[in-house]
Formats: sequence, C-alpha cells, structure tokens
Amino acid sequence: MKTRSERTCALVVCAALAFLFGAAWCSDSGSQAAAPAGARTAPAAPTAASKPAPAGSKAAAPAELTLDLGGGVTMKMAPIRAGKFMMGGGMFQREVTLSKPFYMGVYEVTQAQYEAVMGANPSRYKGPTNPVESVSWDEAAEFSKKLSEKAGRAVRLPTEAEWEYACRAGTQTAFSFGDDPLALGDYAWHGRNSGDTTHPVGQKKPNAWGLFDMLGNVAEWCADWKGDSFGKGPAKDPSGPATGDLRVQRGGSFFNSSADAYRCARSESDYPANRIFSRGFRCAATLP
Ligand SMILES: [Ca+2]
Repeated sequence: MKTRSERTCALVVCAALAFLFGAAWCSDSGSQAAAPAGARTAPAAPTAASKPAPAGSKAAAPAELTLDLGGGVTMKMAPIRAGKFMMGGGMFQREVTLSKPFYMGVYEVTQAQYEAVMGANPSRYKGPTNPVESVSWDEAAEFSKKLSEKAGRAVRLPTEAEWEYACRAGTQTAFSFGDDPLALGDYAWHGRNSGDTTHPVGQKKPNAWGLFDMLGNVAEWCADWKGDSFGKGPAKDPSGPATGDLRVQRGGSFFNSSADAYRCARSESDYPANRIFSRGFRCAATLP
C-alpha cells in the first residue's frame, strides 16, 4: 500500500509539474506571438484575414490585389503590413522599420506575364508558368514601368529590405521555415532537387505570408544599388545607396549547391546589364 501511495503521490506531483510547465510554455508562446521583431516565432501573416494590425499600426489590412496584364494573363499580389524586423544576420544585422504597407508578388514573374507586357521571352528554360530569367535589372525595371502604366498603379521592384521582410514572414531563423536545411526541398527548387532547370512557379510550399519561391527557383533582382550601409544601425524604409555599380539580388536559385545560398539574410549582387539563366524577379506595388 505504501508503495502504491508513493506512486500516487509521484504521479500527482508529475501531473502538477506538467501542468505548470505546460502553462509556462503556453504563456511563453503567447508572449512570443506578440513579441517585437527578433522573436523566433512567426507572427500572424499580414493578410486581410489575419488578426488586427499590431499596436502602433493604424493601417487597415489591404485586400489581395490581382493585376490585369491583358490577354487573360493576371498577376496576384499579397498585401504586406508595415512593421519592424531584424534584417540580415550575424554581425550584419540591423533593426529595420517599414513604415508603409505594400504589395508583394505572390510568385516570381512568369514568362507569360513577361511576354504579355514586354512582347518577348528571353528565357532559356521555356514554359509559360516558369519564371522569366535571363533578364537584366534594367529590363526588370522596364517591365515594372510598363506594367505600372498598364495597371494604373505604381508597380516596381521591391527594395532589399522589403524583400527580406516578406521572405522572413515574421521569422528570425536562417530560412523562412526554420533552421534545418533538410527542409529546404519542401519550400525551394535548389541545386540538389531542380534537375538544373527552373520549374513552374508555386509548386513548393509558400512561406507563412503566402509567398512562393522566395527561396530558390530563380534568384530575384531587388531595387537597391549594392552598398556598404547594410548592417549599420536602425533604419526606416531603407532603399540602398543613391548610386552604385551593382544591383542587389536575393533568394538563391535552382542552380546553387550550398544551403547557405538560400538564407533569408543572404545578399548578392551583379551588374544591372547582366543576364543570367538563374535570375529573374518579382514585383512589389505601392498602395495608392
Ligand atoms: Ca526565387
């Protein structure tokens, strides 16, 4: 009897401890969800269906946007709320505030979209729903300008800060889905699963904010000139240096062999006139 009693006591104590730890974990999880930028847990996706805007943000959640490119071709854009996040990684990390909500392309710009606007398709790996590649930065900017005229709103390349903010989707981990490179294949076409070609957009899992192929498939041009300001102190709506020689590209491509190429913080660059088969772009749009 004594032994059974002791066991009963032990079970009661264990249950109590489990409850307390469980409550503490839940409480901690709850505070992480509302934590400021830098928390490792993803906050709610900034969509019209998500929770109310965080404290301090007076902007209402905009609706998803579909642009008409003509000929039955459209482009979907996801609303991204204003917010703060830690941009970059390691020694090169800074707090960045994006003070205005914006739209981000749900997918990389496809060849059908590019052709509808530019009347040409320079891609090496042909397919109407594959991302356009072999486009220079200048051509990506020209596409955005022409689409702006067509759509009647300001379509542009995302700034590097906007790109990383949208890629992280509230996370502060190496990748938008965590730190485990073994999970990369669920979210990205990369050098070890792509068969050395691009793939139709939107086949892999999206990030927490509903954006596809931010990592892999084609690397993506950003608006910024490459500069040395990356990582220096807090910044509000950074858009890179005023001039430069190189333009930023982000996200890695189907052609990279190292997982390091797909880190959210990884920043690369190239000359704006250069065209390579592993790089394309996606558009952002300013709210009216
Ligand atoms: Ca990509």
